[in-house]
Amino acid sequence: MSAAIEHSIPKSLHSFLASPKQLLIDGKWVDAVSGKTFDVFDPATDQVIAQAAEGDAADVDLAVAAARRAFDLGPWSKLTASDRGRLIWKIGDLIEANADELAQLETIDNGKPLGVAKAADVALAADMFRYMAGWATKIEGNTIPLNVPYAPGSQFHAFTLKEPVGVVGQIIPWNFPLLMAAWKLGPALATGCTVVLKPAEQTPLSALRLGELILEAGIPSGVVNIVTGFGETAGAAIASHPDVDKVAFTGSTEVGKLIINAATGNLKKVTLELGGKSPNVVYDDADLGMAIAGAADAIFFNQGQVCSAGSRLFVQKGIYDDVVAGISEIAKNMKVGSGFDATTQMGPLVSREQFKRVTGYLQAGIAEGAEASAGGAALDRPGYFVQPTVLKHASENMSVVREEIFGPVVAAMPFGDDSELIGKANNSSYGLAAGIWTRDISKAHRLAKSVKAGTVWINCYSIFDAALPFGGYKQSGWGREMGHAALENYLQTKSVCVKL
Ligand code: TXE
Repeated sequence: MSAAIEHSIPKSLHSFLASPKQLLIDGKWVDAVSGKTFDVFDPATDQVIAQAAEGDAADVDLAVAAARRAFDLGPWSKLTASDRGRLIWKIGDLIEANADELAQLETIDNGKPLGVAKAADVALAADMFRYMAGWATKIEGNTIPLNVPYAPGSQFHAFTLKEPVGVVGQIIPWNFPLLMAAWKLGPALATGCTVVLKPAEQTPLSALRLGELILEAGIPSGVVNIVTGFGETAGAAIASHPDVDKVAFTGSTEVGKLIINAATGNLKKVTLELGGKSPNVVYDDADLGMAIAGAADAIFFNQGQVCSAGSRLFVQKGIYDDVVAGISEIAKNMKVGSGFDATTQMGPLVSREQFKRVTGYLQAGIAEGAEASAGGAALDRPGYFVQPTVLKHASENMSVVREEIFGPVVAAMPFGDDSELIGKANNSSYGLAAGIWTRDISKAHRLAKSVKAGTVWINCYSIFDAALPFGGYKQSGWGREMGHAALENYLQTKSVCVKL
């Protein structure tokens, strides 16, 4: 194996990494009841960089009890919406004030390039809290005119109240560790819920730093509890806990189905943001320079570990070879390396497990008849690095076209006309996102209506904003995150009827 890449951890992180990483329960940092810890790895070197407390069912019980007290007795439920909003806004300010450190934690823990972590993950996380802070004061019911046929002549004053759903369990993945915490916590806090958050075991660090900032912002004890640990233990305990009113999950479709089953005990509300296999469509009238660069970014951004990645590339026949050649050229020239190197465009995958999964798909794709016009293998160095890969001669029945790879691997397929395209684009159990590249805006709008996906990007890709709802059709999930749509996940509607 060749030598390791140049990779030095910023000195400023040393003391944070060296200190014990505990659980946040009822406003205090505590060890797991079992006393157990687990190793946290640097994906660029495969070295252990920290130890985190391994929470399980016993810790989840304590965290849920704290969240229940903070919800039922207050102070969270007793604060005015305005005070709640002010505290949530402060979390956004503190994220911004600590942006460098948070970005470094994302890079060391997840592997992503530092510049991306700062400009995307950290900036979007701060924005999410601020956006949701504004909603805290704008959660309103309606007044409703009644006409009750069996109460002629009676008058009623009827209205709805919007109330927080209660104690919420939130289980998040490792691809955008801080941002996924923000997507989940923002609407829960804005609506007045209290939370038990479980970060992914691969990437617990930035959520723990966020926990410190949440306390610094003045969020009362018990409102946000953070339990690090594994999915099968801590995660499953949250999903099945009888005193959790709702569970919000982002991760694999497979585990999403387990969450639904676990939640049936007390019929807790469930929202899910799951996998994807999103079609990205390039028509022959597109601005090809823009489309090629955009299609490369749609799959290689975040090492391809994006649920909405443009992983199925459909290119109109006449330009198929040119587009595949263009993206392959970008892939071959990408600088893959340490996220701390300012010239790096793509970092390592997040974990050894993910590395095995992605390289397994590369082998399967080639065995099934696809051809790598760029990449196609792991990089011969320590750490979890794979080459950005373009697979041509892909077809609909191949595993690399049907299944989510969650790595920097795009499968390219030609299409003739719209009817062929729509059938192929919608031939997936997923329905998270789609991309369309064309100069014909009517054609773009027609396709946007026909494609079964929760988000459609036209002449752009991976554009996320706290105000823009995001979520899946079909097996890509239930419910929407971001935008005011996200608030509904955390609210109950109560009808009140008064006889006058
Ligand atoms: O996901 P898991 P993994 C997809 C992607 C990836 C695959 C596997 O295709 O290759 O999933 O990744 C917690 N009860 N996505 O194995 O297991 C777990 O601890 C409760 C898409 O990492 O779904 C973590 O916090 N919780 C995706 C979270 O679920 C459980 C992002 C996600 O882990 C649990 C990540 C259980 N039984 C992966 N088992 C997206 N939609 O963005 C695990 N967890």
